[in-house]
Amino acid sequence: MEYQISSGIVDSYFQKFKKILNADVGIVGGGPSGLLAAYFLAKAGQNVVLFERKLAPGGGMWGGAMMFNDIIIQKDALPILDEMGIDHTNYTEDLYVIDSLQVTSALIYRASKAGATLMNCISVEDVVLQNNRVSGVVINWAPVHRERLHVDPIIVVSKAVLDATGHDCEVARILERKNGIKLETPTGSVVGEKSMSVYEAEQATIKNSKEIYPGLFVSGMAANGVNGSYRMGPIFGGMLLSGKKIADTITRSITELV
Ligand code: 48F
Repeated sequence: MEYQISSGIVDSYFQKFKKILNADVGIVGGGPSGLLAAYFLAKAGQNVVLFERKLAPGGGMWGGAMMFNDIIIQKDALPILDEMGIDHTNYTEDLYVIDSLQVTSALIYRASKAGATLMNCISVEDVVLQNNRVSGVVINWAPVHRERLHVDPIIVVSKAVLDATGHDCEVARILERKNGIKLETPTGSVVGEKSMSVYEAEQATIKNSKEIYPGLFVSGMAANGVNGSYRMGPIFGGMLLSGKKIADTITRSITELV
């Protein structure tokens, strides 16, 4: 029994790991936009892997607003909530309140059930850059980074990479810093996020969700961060719609590659 417990876990984990070493899409960050992108990409039949450095994916959604565990969603995002089976309560004509724990756990569950491979406790520390195209990610155990251990990483190749790392836009910053390349942003670099302006930020998140370098796409707060747009706080419609839009964009782009 003891042996079977261990060998079952090891066999299953390495089968899962092997499947994503050559993925269609590598998503960095398990916040709402990354999880939604994972769900829609998996639904579209892509071999998609999402890397999250924390124990639990979910990013900034678990904590609601200042740890009040409810969040706000706009009417536009209701079809996504309904598809995921998430409860919502109408608050004003356009705004709905949802339980942050229910929505976060539902997004994780639905992404996984749709066929996305979710890998937690793993940090992306670099990208693969071949012929001026981002072609994968370089990963290591998150505790290796935390302990500053000198351990070489593992490489995962993919046709597309999504930076869904939130406010820090980590992948875009790494690509720019290490390679001195020009990004598809207003300045050609990571512009950095502006202060709070909810309406503008929500519109911008969706518009900014796009390919910013061949093979590298951005969503959620990373999309606003790289493009110099505003933050929006505990309203999440833009995040969900951003995840859906970028999944469609990536699927189209991958199809054109073939
Ligand atoms: O920040 P986060 O929730 O991303 P998002 O999808 O959503 C933003 C909102 O939560 C909120 C907001 C909305 O109103 O403003 O902030 O843009 O999740 C980003 C996730 O990426 C992980 C990080 O731990 C978090 O869970 N992450 C960041 N860098 C890396 C990473 C990395 N290098 N490797 C792996 N995971």
